[in-house]
Amino acid sequence: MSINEALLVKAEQLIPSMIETRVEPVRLVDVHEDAQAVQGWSARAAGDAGAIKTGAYGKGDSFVLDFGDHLVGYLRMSVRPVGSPPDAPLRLKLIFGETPCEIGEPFESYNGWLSSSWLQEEILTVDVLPAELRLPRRYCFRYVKVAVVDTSPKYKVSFPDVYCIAVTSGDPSNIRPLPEHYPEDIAAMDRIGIKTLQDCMQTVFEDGPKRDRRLWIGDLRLQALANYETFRNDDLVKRCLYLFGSLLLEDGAVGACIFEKPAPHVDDTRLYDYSLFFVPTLLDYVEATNDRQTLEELWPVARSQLEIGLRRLDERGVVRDDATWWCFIDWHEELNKQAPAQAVLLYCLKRGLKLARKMRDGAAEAWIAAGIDEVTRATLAHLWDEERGFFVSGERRQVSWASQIWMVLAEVFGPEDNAKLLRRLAEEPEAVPMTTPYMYHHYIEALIASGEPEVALKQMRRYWGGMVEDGADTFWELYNPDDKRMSPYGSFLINSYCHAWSCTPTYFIRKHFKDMF
Ligand code: RAM
Repeated sequence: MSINEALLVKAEQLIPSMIETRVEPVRLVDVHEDAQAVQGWSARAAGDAGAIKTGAYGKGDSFVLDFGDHLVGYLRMSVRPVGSPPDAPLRLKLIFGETPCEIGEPFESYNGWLSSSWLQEEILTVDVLPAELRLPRRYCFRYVKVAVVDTSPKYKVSFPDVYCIAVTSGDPSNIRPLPEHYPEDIAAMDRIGIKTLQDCMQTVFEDGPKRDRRLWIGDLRLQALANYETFRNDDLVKRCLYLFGSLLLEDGAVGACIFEKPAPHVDDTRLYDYSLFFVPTLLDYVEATNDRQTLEELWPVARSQLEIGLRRLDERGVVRDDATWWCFIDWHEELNKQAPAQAVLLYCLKRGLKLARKMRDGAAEAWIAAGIDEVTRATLAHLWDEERGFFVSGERRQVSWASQIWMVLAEVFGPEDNAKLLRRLAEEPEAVPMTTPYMYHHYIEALIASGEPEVALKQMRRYWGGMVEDGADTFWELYNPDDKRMSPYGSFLINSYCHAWSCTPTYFIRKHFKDMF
């Protein structure tokens, strides 16, 4: 790991101040199994939240509070004894859920491969009552289950005051209201996309405030695009760029993600595509802000991502596909990453060329342009299968949605051929499908780039509209309309239900679809 202190100081000077809002629960709910509900559980109204102020709860009692919307913040509660003087500690168990399934499904049933410590629960033992409880950990929830594990036979408790201090660095007063004539479903997708982004905007752009609560560059790139159309907290993008730019892996590659605490440091996860995404993220930032100084300071980091990316080419000019690398692209076990990685490299080289021109870095311009030629030629010679009419990936010449979409975005062909390619793809049942909203984002981008905005709009409505119909308060990390309990982690309990890379409907609506309603 290598640290550039001067750049890191800049990042730390940009730590945002947080906006705090007090939010009260709106009702009590009863969470029950529901075969029709997306994750198998729903919540139905079970009375006024005020009931907990005067009720008396003893051993084995519980209730579920509904805060009415997704929140990220700190729970505070006051607890009062009812009955005789408390002669034993109070023990409470709290369970937090972004969705009803986390409240309904017992966490003990979880056996996925990500740590179970992400599941949000807490045991509190309170010796002295009455008490003002301030939970130190930040939680991410709409629902909170409060279960009284024990009081004593002589006393019970009531809860005169329970609320959340919600936190974000996204200031909604910066957002222009949508024109009133926009259709309702579009307004809903815009609102939910904004809420998703807002709840992920903390002291960095987090991927998911429940999990992994950290800065990933693949997520940052999409959040930044949505931010330029909404919150305009451009300094937060700048902070994140300086964090990635100052905390590099040993060979100068940008790491896949950054931890802020106890002191900023880069994770040892290396993703081929994610390192390269530093380049377009910087270009988008510079185009949105005209911040020349940041461009000058971070250009060397961007440039070296392209150099490192090009080093993976084999003698034919094709990205080497072996067991030693990890390239993200999408969560799909069977997906071969070679062709999409090749396309990401080309996409980033083209954006790097724009940066080199802005920097008047003639030497870089020359080798980047040569790289674009080489990669394009090799792509057409080795990854394009004329007979099948698709780009193929890996030794087994796999056809996938990811490969075609990224090749469209890399503009190997012009818009018309790209539109035809995407139409053929939609008719090809054998192609390895997409699984994440992250990949769907790129599908929508690819449709727009190949002159098919109506199809893009239709697909956005189908996919994110499906989440809205399935009750999303914020957009989800994973959503497969054909397998709604899908999780790459072994259980949908650990999925994040407010996820950065899913926030982009607001970007599409405000930037690309604005003249279509
Ligand atoms: C998961 C998260 C994150 C993503 C990485 C690659 O851990 O969903 O958002 O960027 O994968």
